[in-house]
Amino acid sequence: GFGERKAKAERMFSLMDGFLKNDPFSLQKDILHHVEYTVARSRFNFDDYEAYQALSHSVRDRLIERWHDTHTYFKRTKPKRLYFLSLEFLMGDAALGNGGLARFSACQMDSLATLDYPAWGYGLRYEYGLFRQIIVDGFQHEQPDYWLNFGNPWEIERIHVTYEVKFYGTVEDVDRNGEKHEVWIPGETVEAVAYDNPIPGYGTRNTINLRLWAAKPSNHFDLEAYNTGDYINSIVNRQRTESISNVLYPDDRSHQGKEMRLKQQYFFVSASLQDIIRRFKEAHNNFDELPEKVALHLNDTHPSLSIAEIMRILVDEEQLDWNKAWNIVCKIFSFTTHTVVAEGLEKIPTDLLGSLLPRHLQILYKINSNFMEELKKRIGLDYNRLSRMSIVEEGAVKSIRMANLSIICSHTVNGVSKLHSDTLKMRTFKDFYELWPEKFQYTTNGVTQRRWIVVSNPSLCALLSKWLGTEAWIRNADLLTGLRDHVDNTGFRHEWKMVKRLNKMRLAEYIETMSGVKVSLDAMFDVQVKRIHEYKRQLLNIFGIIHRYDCLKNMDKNDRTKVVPRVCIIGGKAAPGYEIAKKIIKLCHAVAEKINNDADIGDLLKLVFIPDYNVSVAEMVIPGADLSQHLSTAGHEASGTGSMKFLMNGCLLLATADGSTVEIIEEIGSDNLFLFGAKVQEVAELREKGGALKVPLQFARVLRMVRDGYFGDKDYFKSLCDTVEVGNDFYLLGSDFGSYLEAQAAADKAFVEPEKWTKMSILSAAGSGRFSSDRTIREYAERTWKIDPCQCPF
Ligand code: NBY
Repeated sequence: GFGERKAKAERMFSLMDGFLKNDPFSLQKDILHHVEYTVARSRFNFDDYEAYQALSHSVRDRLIERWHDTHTYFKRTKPKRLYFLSLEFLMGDAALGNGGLARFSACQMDSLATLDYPAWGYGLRYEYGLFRQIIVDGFQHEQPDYWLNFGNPWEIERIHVTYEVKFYGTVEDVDRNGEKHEVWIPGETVEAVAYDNPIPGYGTRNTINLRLWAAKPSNHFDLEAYNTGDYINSIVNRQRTESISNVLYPDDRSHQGKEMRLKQQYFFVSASLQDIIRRFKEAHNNFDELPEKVALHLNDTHPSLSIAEIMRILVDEEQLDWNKAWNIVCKIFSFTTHTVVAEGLEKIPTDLLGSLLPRHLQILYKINSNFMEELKKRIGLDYNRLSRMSIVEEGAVKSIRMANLSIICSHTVNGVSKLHSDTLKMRTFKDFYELWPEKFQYTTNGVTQRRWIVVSNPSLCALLSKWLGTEAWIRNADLLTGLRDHVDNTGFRHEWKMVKRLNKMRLAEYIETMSGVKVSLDAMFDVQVKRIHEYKRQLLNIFGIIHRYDCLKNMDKNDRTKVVPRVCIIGGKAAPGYEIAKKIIKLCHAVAEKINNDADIGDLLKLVFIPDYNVSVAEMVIPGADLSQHLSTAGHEASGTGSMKFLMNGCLLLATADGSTVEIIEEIGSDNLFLFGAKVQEVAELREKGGALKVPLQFARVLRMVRDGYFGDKDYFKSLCDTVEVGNDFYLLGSDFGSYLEAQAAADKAFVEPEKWTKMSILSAAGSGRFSSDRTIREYAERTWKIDPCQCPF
């Protein structure tokens, strides 16, 4: 009755009274509390880091309350949940990922929380994140990133949320009600411990969870060792098992076929699925409803062992009939691939898999033979096609193709941009597209404006809210189109320019501290920051800079006054084993050394390499950029997300028609960016021409300068020069060079008309709303995952 409800509400409110307050005074009080009782320092004597720790704990306390409320509410209302499985998350301070894929995962978590979706992220708690890059004498060196050194105040260790993860052993036949069944008898056990990282939404109390697993030795081990009497060795072995979650693999493909990497993947998959199934079973007593309640998302193929693992759980442990299990499994997985070319796809040698996970290999073979039978019925005995589509690759090294597995078992295969998806359909996964056209979708990537504007560019944030008359754009980036209404307002444009200037000042100071180079704020800040890869063509940028320098040197003094001064900024890490990428970094330093010390050139041209490019550095660099470069050979960048961050910050793009740039053009119009280079349809043809390609004289001249040792280290740069020599120039630097220089000239021309430039800048930001990860997540939620928002009402 009413009285009862009223009493209940009053009880609830009196409980909520106990909640931590968010006013400055309460926060201050808590900070002091944590200084004294968590950090254990006197409240009269603590340093900055301790203050940070105490502050973080005070904020964390508040997040925990929201986390609890959110999850209590999810538990009560039982919505369908999304589990986002990813081996990499690039959050910021914690660099548990390589590049775009990992940062995109982090942006998606932010959007999932903000849009109130009932989602969980699962990942690994690496003790060493991505290596730190230091530059010695122009060469990259890698240093370990032991990020947990001073503790991590944002995580919650769940010592009671642990699961055993098993490896090795054998498969044996057991009798179950008179029927023969195969069962795995594992040989090694490791324990997974959960570490929870609350992810608060913006403008909502909803706070979701990113659960990261750490490996701990299991007590199982001890017992065995105790029996064999080898106590000391058992302790040593314990240490070995802990190493599973030690270190993030840098992305260079050379780790394919490495046992530890496979162990990491399975460790992650096994712990996550046990957790997910346990949660499901709390509310259900059979698995019929699994597809209505659980969506599992594979972020690339890295977690795709999940497919074999869930089949093993359902069939071997839960004793479901294979076909019944299979029908359930096919309804719960969705898959996003971040790769374009087939050579980039993940493969696992069957020898390795069979020894580490013998039962899983059997299951994969069975999935494959069933699929092959089905396929023969559909397409007949086309053996070439059958072998292309098989999960098993019968090559020199027999392997499992993780992408084929993921496609076969997922209801949806997502590309990360329209162009990428077209390539998947027409080339990479053509056979599968022809079989299941309806499976193939695309959901263009996005980035969160909460981090990439609100946090990293507070001055722009204030300006946007002022002129849009609302802060609502922080949750609804489409409102940024409202900037178009003000583009002709000189007062607005003036403020816009001031914001850019302020951010350039901040960046200039950073550059001076990092590299000792003083740069002019009147120069165009021209930035290319991303992982170093041949396909991303940082070399094209460097060659362009050499060409510019060469022109300046050959120009008479009078003409030099008409030149737009440039500060060229390059940053990014090369995978430790990627020799050519490392040489690109060295060349950049060699060229910078020459140019920056040429007094004759002065402020007309500077080149700086920003070391250790990471999320924090990006927050500084992106708001301060006038121009940013996205130079991938068309058809090689699946999407690209850096460009979206620059766009939001009113930075003009100089780019090829690749990945998501094609869609950016649709939003802002081709007049508002500098487009160049071969289109994707032309690339194949140009490659066929090979040696007969037309390469401009300027390119040959620049190449000659490097080859002749104009920047020193002639022998060292030889192999790098070879990669772009006529006939060998796979990424087509030579044939795109002319068009690249034209685009650069157009950028110079626009920059000398500040009003025109500012309008382009405003229209760039105004068109960036579609590239918010909020839009991405909404599309995934509605089309792929079929989940609904679930907002905690208190
Ligand atoms: O994913 C990137 C794509 O190159 C980029 O175009 C896209 O915008 C972004 C988000 O969709 N891919 C990427 O970052 N890949 C990796 O970092 C990566 C990491 C590990 C491995 C392979 C690739 N691995 O083999 O372990």
